[in-house]
Amino acid sequence: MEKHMAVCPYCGAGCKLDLLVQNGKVVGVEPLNGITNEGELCLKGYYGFDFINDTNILVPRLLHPMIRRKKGQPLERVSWDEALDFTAKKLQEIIDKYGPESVMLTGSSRGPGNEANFVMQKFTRACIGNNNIDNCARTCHGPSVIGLMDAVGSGAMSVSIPNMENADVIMLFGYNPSASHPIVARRIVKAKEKGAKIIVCDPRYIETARIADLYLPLKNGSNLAMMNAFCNIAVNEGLIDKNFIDEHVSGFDEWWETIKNYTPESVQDITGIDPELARQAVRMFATADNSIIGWGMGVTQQVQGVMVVHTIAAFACILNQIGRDNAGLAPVRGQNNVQGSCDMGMWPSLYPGYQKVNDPAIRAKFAKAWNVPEEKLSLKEGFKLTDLPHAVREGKIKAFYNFGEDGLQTEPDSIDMKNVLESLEFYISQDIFMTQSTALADVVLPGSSWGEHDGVFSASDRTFQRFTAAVSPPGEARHDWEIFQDLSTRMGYPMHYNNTEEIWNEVRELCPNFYGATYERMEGLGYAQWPVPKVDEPGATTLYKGGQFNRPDKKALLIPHDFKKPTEEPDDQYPLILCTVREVGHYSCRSMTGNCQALSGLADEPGYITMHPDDAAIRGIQDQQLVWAFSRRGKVITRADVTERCNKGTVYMTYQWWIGKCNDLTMHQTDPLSGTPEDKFSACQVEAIADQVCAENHMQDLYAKLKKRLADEAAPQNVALKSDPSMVAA
Ligand SMILES: Nc1nc2c(c(=O)[nH]1)N[C@H]1C(S)=C(S)[C@@H](COP(=O)(O)OP(=O)(O)OC[C@H]3O[C@@H](n4cnc5c(=O)[nH]c(N)nc54)[C@H](O)[C@@H]3O)O[C@H]1N2
Ligand SMILES: Nc1nc2c(c(=O)[nH]1)N[C@H]1C(S)=C(S)[C@@H](COP(=O)(O)OP(=O)(O)OC[C@H]3O[C@@H](n4cnc5c(=O)[nH]c(N)nc54)[C@H](O)[C@@H]3O)O[C@H]1N2
Ligand code: SF4
Ligand SMILES: [Mo]
Repeated sequence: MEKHMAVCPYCGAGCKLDLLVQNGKVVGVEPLNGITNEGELCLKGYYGFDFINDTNILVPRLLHPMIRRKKGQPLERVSWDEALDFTAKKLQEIIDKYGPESVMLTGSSRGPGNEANFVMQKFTRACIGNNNIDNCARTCHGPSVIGLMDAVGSGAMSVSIPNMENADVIMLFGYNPSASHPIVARRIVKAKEKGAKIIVCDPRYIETARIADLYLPLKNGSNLAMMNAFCNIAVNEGLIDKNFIDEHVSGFDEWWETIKNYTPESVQDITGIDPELARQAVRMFATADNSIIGWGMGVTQQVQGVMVVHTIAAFACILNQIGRDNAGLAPVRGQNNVQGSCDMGMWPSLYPGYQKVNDPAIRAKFAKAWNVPEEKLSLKEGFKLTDLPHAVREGKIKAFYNFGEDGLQTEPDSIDMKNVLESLEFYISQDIFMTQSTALADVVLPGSSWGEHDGVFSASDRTFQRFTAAVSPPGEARHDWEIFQDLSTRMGYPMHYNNTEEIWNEVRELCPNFYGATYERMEGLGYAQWPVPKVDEPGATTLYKGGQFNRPDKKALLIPHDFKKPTEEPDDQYPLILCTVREVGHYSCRSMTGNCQALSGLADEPGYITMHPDDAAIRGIQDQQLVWAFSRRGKVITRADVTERCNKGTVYMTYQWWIGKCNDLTMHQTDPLSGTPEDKFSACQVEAIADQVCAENHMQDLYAKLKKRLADEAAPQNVALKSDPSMVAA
């Protein structure tokens, strides 16, 4: 049996593993002793590989390029040459007619790796000539990237995953690692075993709450009031480090003018938290030698996302709980390579390596390296992914190139999103599966999958690690970076990389903080954690050592904000709060986990809506029954999961389900500072269904029809090309 080293393609924990290959097929996985996982994997690491083999459990893999010659016509299999010529011609026509700004692209934070994303953003900037490139971090930790860059200078975790287990206190604020990053959750359990205290601030009684020393069930949407109160307590109880603030922090006095008003008593109605419990939590966090605060989507997917991130950073800084190996900030990035997408400049205001697009000196550097006139590289920040709906409606965006995302499943208000994608003049989708988003495209380009290509991923804690190909791509699927470079060459900006190492070396040359991360150094179990400016020096496990922040004056900045309510509050018609979260066995749009035998057997459509027994009882709903869930945007069938662990008045759905699709109900409202959707808070209602047998049949029927529709969309790829009868169906 052959073994090929890889890094898990699901969450950002960065677990290393070997893919086991027999007769050219991936047949299993073995854990490796990687820096973040130390020989452990979660269920997705062990059982999440067989989607590669085109199991067809949920949807078929993409094997051949297809185009839709005219809107409304079926997809048609064509050769790569024809697909790329067609795409280049259409894109060029749109650029000629409406200007380069009319094209938007999005990168992939999943299987492809850093190199493919780098080539796509280079194509966007140097060939098309705009900064309209983004990635799913927009819907995710975008507020952490933006908020932390404002406050402390770098948008990433300041501590590393392994060091989390050596903290004395870990506070989890709107982050549920046991479902989202099980191997990070293991570190928290180990920290507890070593004597650490755990504080959980989450409206739901999450798994980690069971081992918590303090559990604060704050109300949904109250984060800013809670965080302001934490800061207020820290100052009023004299827990802050005045010397550290004097030397390393600026803006304290102005900041306090706002924060002084937020006693825990004054916000108790908003947070629902007993002031004494809040005081205990702050004392525990402040007085420990080393405390880490971890946060996730409970913070960022709210309209106050960036403001809460500013305040979390302020909390750590005034207490001097930052800049040491076991003390600091842990916004644990979600997707396996979402840190990498941001590292690679899949961001409308940043080049690779967090270099600003509006800085003329940076532009000059990139123009020289890429051999384009400076005017070709736009100084203007591009559109954000969540600008797509309004920018399409306003006629500003005419063409959209979707690379490895499934917006129709994962963006809010998906019924509206479908209209948006359908009203584009030209829409390209490059994926490995026939997803719902891909089924609408005018051009379908089959990329190679994780397990079929080489590259580098960036784990959540800034750790670069290599992964390698175990098998060849099926059919005519090609490496994503090759597709971009062929298209770019056709559109008059030639690129000729021979392998991913050549691309990576260009990244290193252009990004001083990544220079030391050579392929050689990342051989086998090797890794490099950025900033790593030199080849012969270790990277940084910890940011801001000695209170040296990455801002121009080297000081952290305190930025105050008043509390702001969520946008759509419950009312008589929609009396429940809808909060959308994750479950451990399935992943994001589910195209990968849904095509894995073991994982798809664990849970299937229509997923669940979790609710408190009292909310179920007054609606006559029994546990496990099918129910209707509806909001101002849509109505879906789902299954009740009735549990005391859920807070009263709020229901929770995971965004993995295509029939029980929570994004048919969510709202396209975003944090104005980041453009991140308010996926954690909207109003909804749930209704019992009297005839369960009929409901089960209806649900199964919907599911069968959806799978058939997607299989039918993909079917033309199996028709042999007329021009080449020897190329028979794969
Ligand atoms: N199995 C699996 N793992 C995944 C993913 C997946 O799809 N499946 N997705 C990955 C991705 S993309 C990401 S970004 C990460 C995300 O990982 P997490 O950040 O853990 O994501 P969520 O479960 O959405 O939300 C975290 C918690 O926020 C809480 N919360 C909701 N509203 C509030 C609030 O107002 N205040 C506070 N304090 N808490 C609140 C929720 O109850 C929930 O427990 O997970 C990654 N890991
Ligand atoms: N309601 C609600 N919605 C949410 C969230 C929520 O909490 N609530 N969370 C949001 C968050 S945090 C995130 S990060 C987003 C994630 O949203 P997406 O990024 O849209 O979700 P993924 O499932 O990761 O999409 C990855 C796509 O890439 C494809 N793919 C995988 N590997 C490769 C490859 O190597 N090459 C190519 N070409 N394609 C590949 C997969 O088949 C899949 O279609 O969802 C967001 N949506
Ligand atoms: S914790 Fe995340 S990276 Fe590790 S095996 Fe599980 S899904 Fe993969
Ligand atoms: Mo995410």
